[in-house]
Amino acid sequence: MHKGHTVSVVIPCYNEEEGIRVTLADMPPVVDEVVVVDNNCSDRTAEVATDMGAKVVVETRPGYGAAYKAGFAAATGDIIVTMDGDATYPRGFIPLLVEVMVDEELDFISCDRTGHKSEEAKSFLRVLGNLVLNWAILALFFVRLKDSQSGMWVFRRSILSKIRLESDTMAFSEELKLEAFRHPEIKARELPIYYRERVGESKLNLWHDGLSNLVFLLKRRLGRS
Ligand SMILES: Nc1nc2c(ncn2[C@@H]2O[C@H](COP(=O)(O)OP(=O)(O)OP(=O)(O)O)[C@@H](O)[C@H]2O)c(=O)[nH]1
Ligand SMILES: [Mg+2]
Repeated sequence: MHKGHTVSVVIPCYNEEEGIRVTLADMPPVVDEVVVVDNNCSDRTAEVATDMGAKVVVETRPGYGAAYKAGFAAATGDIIVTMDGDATYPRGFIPLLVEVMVDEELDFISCDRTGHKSEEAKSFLRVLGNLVLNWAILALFFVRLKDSQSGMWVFRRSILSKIRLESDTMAFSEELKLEAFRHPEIKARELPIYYRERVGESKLNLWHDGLSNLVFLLKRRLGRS
């Protein structure tokens, strides 16, 4: 609970046994509930999360977006915060971000990692991929984002009934931002955060996910997704 608002953190996981341990270890006290989505994990992610007090939801449809949709449906907080189960996103920023959301009467915050990326995340291909997708979003939808692929968002749960979330894949991240930033009743902002080196193996398939995310944008622009 922070400033009169209950806070849920939702974390999609595909084999993040090590990462989820570190991610959950320093959740700040303002977090009322953590929902971990077990997306066909074959390791001990679910056991570790349960032991550390999280609510575990099982989603068998594979994919980042499918996992998030199940997690959002299970979350009960007034405000939902998201992050990966790999300890990259700063749990310590949650109280400050919620405070900004309440004080500024925002509905959606997308967290921008570009000023503070870890060495791996700063790799040429990742930076280039993010830039191309940022440009595509600007050119196709007139939405200016510094970090269109960020996976940390803070938003009021009430906006979920106003937006359309369909992607089951990594494109879910840009779909959610597009829906929030283009909606006339949703006050959305991008704010900078700190970002750390990942714990555990990356699930990102750079070329495949990058190109699919670009195709998703083109299809959405043409009204075919
Ligand atoms: N790729 C992928 N990730 C999933 C899936 N289901 C859940 N996830 C989780 O979604 C989060 C994002 O995946 P990551 O591998 O961290 O992708 P990323 O953050 O773009 O890449 P890194 O910088 O290497 O962490 C992680 O917590 C995954 O465990 C899935 O089916 N596919
Ligand atoms: Mg990650």
